[in-house]
Amino acid sequence: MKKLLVLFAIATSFAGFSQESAASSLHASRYIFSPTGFNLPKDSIYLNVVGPMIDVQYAPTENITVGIGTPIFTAIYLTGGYSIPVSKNIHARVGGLFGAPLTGAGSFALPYAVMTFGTPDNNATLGVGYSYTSPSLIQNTGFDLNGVAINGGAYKDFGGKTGLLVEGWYLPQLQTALIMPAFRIYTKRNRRYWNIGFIAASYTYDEVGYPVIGYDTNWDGIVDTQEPPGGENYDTIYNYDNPFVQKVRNFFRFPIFSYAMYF
Ligand SMILES: [Ca+2]
Repeated sequence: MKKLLVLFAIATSFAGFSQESAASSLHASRYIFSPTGFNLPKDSIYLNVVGPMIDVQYAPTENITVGIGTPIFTAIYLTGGYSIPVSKNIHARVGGLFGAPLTGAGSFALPYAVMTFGTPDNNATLGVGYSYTSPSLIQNTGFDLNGVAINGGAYKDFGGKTGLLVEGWYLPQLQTALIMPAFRIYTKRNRRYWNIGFIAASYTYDEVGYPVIGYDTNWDGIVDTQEPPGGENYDTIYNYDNPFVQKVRNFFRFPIFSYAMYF
């Protein structure tokens, strides 16, 4: 009898899982960092770890997701989102993130709107947000992230508990673009989601430059020629009284992973 009960329990649990829609849909509300138009299923709660950021997300209703998080315990932020099913294959979400550092003054915010086209297993998203950092936070940290943030993403589920996703961001004011391609693997009866990939970024920063006055070829500190001499045996004389700011572009790439655990 006991064995039969166990068999019955196993059979019903398999049947229960097979009745669900595609397994990946539980985590369809998010790519890596960026949300999609799909709401988290009602009453779901998950812990999400994205690089140094940890947050908990919860859906009290079919349309609302709320969350709380921290980037390596330097700040705390609250999130909220409201999903709007536009049509069978179009879902929109408006929401925001609002936070403050744990020490020091200032605040930051990221109101956004995204629209997702497709199904939880096969979709693409376009979104726009506005990144706000308060003047005191800029003063504290040196980071000025004020400006429009455009994001996009796509997910393709392969079945067999794997999928492929890509998430991208563009920050026009900072002339910065990020792209994050990743594999998604889900385990533990589809309640653990691993995104494993890399982040590549092209970004600019301001650097102070000085106009070249000329070239000193005999090392007496006096300009001898305006033409760059060949070789290395000369000194470049700059006009330090007239600095100018130039945009310098740089590039980086490193591995990224995120992990979501549903309770
Ligand atoms: Ca000289």
